[in-house]
Amino acid sequence: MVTLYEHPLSPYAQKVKIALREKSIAFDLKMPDAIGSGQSGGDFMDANPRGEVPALIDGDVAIFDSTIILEYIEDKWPATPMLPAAPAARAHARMIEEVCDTHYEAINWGLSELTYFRRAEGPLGEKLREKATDQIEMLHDWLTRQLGTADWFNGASFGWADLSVLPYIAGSSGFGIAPDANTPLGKWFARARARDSVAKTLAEAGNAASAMETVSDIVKQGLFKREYRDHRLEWMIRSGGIDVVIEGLEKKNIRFSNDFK
Ligand SMILES: N[C@@H](CCC(=O)N[C@@H](CS)C(=O)NCC(=O)O)C(=O)O
Repeated sequence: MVTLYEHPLSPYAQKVKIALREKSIAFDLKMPDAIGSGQSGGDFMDANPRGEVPALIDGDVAIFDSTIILEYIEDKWPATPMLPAAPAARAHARMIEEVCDTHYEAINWGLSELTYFRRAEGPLGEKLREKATDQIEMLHDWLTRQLGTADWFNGASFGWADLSVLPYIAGSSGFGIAPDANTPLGKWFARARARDSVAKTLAEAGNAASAMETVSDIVKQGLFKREYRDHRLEWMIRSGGIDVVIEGLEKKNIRFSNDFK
């Protein structure tokens, strides 16, 4: 039986769950203890020394990083392929995934720092939110060009590119920044949400969102150190939030990537 370490709000875990559900592969879900605090341990840390979800366990095989997990799933269970057949279309799907996992994710992460973790209130918070809104609208324009006149980012059918975009569009929609329903991207979003794999995965995220109401207090008590890694740290600094980083360092409630051990 496949076990997936996850958090329902993690876009990276959502990609993997959608792929497993599209391929009808049975799996168990596990949420690592102390996920998000930098204090996780046990089997989870053995599976992913980065201390990040998702991590997939398949018998004695343990895999981390969502893209590598998706490739393992595609290799091991090739029926209902998620990747398109043509080399150019495969590269296109992977480029879309890369852009969403880095540029788009960092902006949604920034919005969660503002909304759930209350990192910057008042004028600085407003300025960072405006930046995020502009950046997401630009990404929606780019994604609309990638979609073109097709029904799916993958082309004629739902696949790798679509499950790579969906968690981020859904994530920013949760912050009130959604594509207009009458636009090609809005119509794609409605089509995608009608799929069982997507509806189930977003329902799990919705159930988890309510638990986020209390997390800012846990951060203030220093019990939770938010991970300010690579694209996320860059987003906060380049969007004008250097003071958020400095305050986080002073209050010891942010952290960077783990040492590898
Ligand atoms: N590149 C990784 C990124 C995974 C990642 O950043 N996961 C976040 C959740 S969205 C995490 O577990 N962070 C650890 C933490 O916040 O403690 C992937 O694609 O799987």
